[in-house]
Amino acid sequence: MKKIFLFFLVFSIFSCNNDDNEGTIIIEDIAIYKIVFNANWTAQTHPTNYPSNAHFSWMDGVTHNEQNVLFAKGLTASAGMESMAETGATDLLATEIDAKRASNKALEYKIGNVIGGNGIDEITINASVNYPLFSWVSMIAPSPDWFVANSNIPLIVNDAWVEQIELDVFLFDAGTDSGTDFTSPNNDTNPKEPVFLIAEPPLGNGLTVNPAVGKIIITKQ
Ligand SMILES: [Ca+2]
Repeated sequence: MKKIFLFFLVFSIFSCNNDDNEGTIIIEDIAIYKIVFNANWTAQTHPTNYPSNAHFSWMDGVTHNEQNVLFAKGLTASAGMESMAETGATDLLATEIDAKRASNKALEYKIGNVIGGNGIDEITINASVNYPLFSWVSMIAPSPDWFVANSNIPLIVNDAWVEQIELDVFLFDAGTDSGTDFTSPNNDTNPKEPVFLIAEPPLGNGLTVNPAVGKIIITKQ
């Protein structure tokens, strides 16, 4: 608590001098979080066209300070997000996050495992006073370009590290493939459309996706 207060005090002082970046690195207070993805996508919960090999690709989690470091609803997806959402591959996204880390917008990036539609996966990740936000994504597979995510989750609230948060995951269309069903053939969307929340079948009911296809549970270690 004291360190956090000092950070903001020092940051405020240095913020008065626009040419000085020292304020962002003087004090750093680390917290470790376990991130559990508890998936809930089964033939019972979401029966429409449920695919035989339903799974989630490797979860990609990142701690950061810039908003929307992975993607933003209403904006077109990066090449790394397109690759992740269409194939599950994490390599290009990792390269993009490395660039964010190099420019002090992200702290750490962790990759989990492939799990079944009702599987459980977890990663452990560091956050810091300078990087107090968490975001993650994972492809819903098979699918044209659909992915689950939670973005910009604050790990510091009221000047204290959050002990535990449990959230329903959101389900997005990356806007990069125009397929309409889980096993639709590749149909590249060119130009890309903005990322949007999925509401339509097979996963949605026309308004939203209910129940959510899983929960994310974030616990301070
Ligand atoms: Ca595409």
